[in-house]
Amino acid sequence: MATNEAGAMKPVAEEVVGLLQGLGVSETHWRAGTRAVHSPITGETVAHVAEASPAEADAAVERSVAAFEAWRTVPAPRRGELVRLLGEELRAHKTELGRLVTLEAGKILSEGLGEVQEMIDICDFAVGLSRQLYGLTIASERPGHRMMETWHPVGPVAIITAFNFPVAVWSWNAALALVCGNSVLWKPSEKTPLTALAVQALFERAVRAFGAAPEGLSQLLIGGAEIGAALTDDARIPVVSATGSTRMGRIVGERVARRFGRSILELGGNNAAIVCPSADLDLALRGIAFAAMGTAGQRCTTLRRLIVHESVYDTLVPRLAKAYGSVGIGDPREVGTLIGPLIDKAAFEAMQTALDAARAAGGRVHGGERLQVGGHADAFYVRPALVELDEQIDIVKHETFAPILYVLRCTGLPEAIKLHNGVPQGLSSSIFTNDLREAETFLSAEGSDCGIANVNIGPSGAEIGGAFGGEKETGGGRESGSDAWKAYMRRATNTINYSRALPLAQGVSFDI
Ligand code: UN1
Repeated sequence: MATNEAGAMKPVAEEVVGLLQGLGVSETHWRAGTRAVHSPITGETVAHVAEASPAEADAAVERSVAAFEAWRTVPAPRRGELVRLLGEELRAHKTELGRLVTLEAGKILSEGLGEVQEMIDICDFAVGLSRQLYGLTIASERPGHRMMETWHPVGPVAIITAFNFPVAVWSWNAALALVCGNSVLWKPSEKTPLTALAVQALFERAVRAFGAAPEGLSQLLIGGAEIGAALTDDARIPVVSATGSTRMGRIVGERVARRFGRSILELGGNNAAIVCPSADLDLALRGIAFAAMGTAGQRCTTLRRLIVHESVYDTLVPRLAKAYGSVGIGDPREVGTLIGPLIDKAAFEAMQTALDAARAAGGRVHGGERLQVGGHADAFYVRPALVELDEQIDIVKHETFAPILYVLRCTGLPEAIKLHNGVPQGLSSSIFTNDLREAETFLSAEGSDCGIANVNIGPSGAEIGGAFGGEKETGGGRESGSDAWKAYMRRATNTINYSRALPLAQGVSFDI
């Protein structure tokens, strides 16, 4: 599919068009719009998408409210059937959609496919959930009374997503929101609207197979910051789930809070791993390599800081530097490539600025230089950078969305945990150790302060079954598994009196 008869790789733009057509995306959406879409593989323009106007966004919210009012009365297991059908579409089109993720976001094919698998997994999870959504029965202090807690649909949910997981993050939110009885409105990243269009087309196929879903149950709004602002400020939208930078999340969080809406924020990470004296260094090396270099350092869970005990530093770090020097960098469609391009020039420049700051502060930088791949002037490939530092300087406290791993030396676990927690973000973390005490201390109340803490695996690549998100500047939101569904529902506490008396709580008397 990807190669022509001579075995050469198809031109990127041609392949994008073929995939969009195969996935059933109407040409009106991507042929003649005003916003250009680029592939980071070559930097070329591959499509022009149409953007929603403010008036169109307003009408979409109106439709979303109407869709919600109908959908909330559909029994939850039946709602789950729609999500099951969406999962079936994703299974049937995994290869094409995964490939389109690769072409639009630049991640290697195995990660593009992995992203679609993550969507399938959350659909399965949500289908199971659709027969649960459990409330509680609570013991009442009054005779002849019963108390319970009921979970109800909450309303339209806005989903704002980032380029790096252009489709999976939508699915974590949408699959849960839909089984919970809500409608959804999706504003994808301006950098990755094509995969969003493809997912919307698959959703519409699932709706057709389902039969009677309300019109406008899931809508796509392509546009820039003004569309994000419109969704954020709209009181008809009770929940706004936003994934992206801390800068963006601070704006969204404040604006949603001003109107007493609820936000689910999944913002910057500054994830670290601690390597202890007892660590299995072969395993640690593999875990670190994937977490730090995978997805070209463009995951919110990417490993950005490595804290290594002095007794293993001189064994581990030179091996790591060697892996950095030899890792396959290039066209993400090619077998053997492990690191694809950065998303764009701005990402490359941010990386160079951070490396300059590290150098100026005495950091020893290995790698980080630009590489020419295929002679494309507008494509930004880099060798991942390893930066040895004597202390946790200012630049380390910022999330630079690029493959930079800062390496620090430590003398013991208390110092390592202090360094570990000494940044403003709190998404994901890990420890490599075979010492039970060290592992459990890291996971304890005085250990990692992150929303995700792992032992003997890196901080990235989480499964959908757990709640995903983090603390501090990461925003506090939780998406995906565990009881994250509760953020997409409203809770009602019910007290029912089945007696003939009317005792008041707390023994209060009020006899008329
Ligand atoms: C993100 O980078 O926005 O844990 C999400 C992981 C993936 C999700 C990353 N499952 O790395």
